[in-house]
Amino acid sequence: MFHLARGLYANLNRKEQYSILILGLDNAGKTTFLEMLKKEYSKNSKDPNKITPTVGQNVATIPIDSSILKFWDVGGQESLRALWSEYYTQAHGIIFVIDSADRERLEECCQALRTVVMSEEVEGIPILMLANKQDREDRMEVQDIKEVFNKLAEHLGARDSRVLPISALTQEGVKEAAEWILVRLKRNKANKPPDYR
Ligand SMILES: Nc1nc2c(ncn2[C@@H]2O[C@H](COP(=O)(O)OP(=O)(O)OP(=O)(O)O)[C@@H](O)[C@H]2O)c(=O)[nH]1
Ligand SMILES: [Mg+2]
Repeated sequence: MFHLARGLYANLNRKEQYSILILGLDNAGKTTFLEMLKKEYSKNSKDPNKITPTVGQNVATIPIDSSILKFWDVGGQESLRALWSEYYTQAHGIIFVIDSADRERLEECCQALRTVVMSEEVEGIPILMLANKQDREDRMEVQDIKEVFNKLAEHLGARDSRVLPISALTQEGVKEAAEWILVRLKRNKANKPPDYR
């Protein structure tokens, strides 16, 4: 009886766990975003000035509300992008970070995202696109960024997707981004069979 009660208690208190992949071109601000998430939810974070380009990956497990989110921040340099697909099968959600001040590479950014969303392994999982660096005066407007990404609409299908403006550096919009993805992760899981990833 005691074991049954303990089992039930443990089950009720078990926190849902999700894996989220953070992708985007090099210099987009992925690692800065991850450090700011840590600052917002778990206090231990790196000084943004000490962040260097990621060669490989950064992993962080962050408790958000009643869930545990495991973030995989993978290097965005061209030579490293081929490695992104190795993370697809374990991802419950994707956050794609865009440098809003990098007009020259917006098309390259769109191509990189197209490759991601067209991959069967991530079909149907929520994708949040972050128009980062909104603090910069030379940023593009979110509306202009959205128009470019609208070209991908046919590949996004029926999944949840959204473009949100943020500034990882000033932490503006970081909490809203986490809240948006968490709601969609839970909703997507609720619609899936029990063996969901
Ligand atoms: N102004 C401004 N700069 C930012 C912001 N976010 C990141 N940066 C800067 O952009 C540069 C690149 O940031 P990272 O977080 O290293 O970028 P990354 O996407 O992880 O790059 P890779 O690891 O090479 O893939 C750094 O100099 C950051 O300080 C932002 O919101 N505003
Ligand atoms: Mg990085």
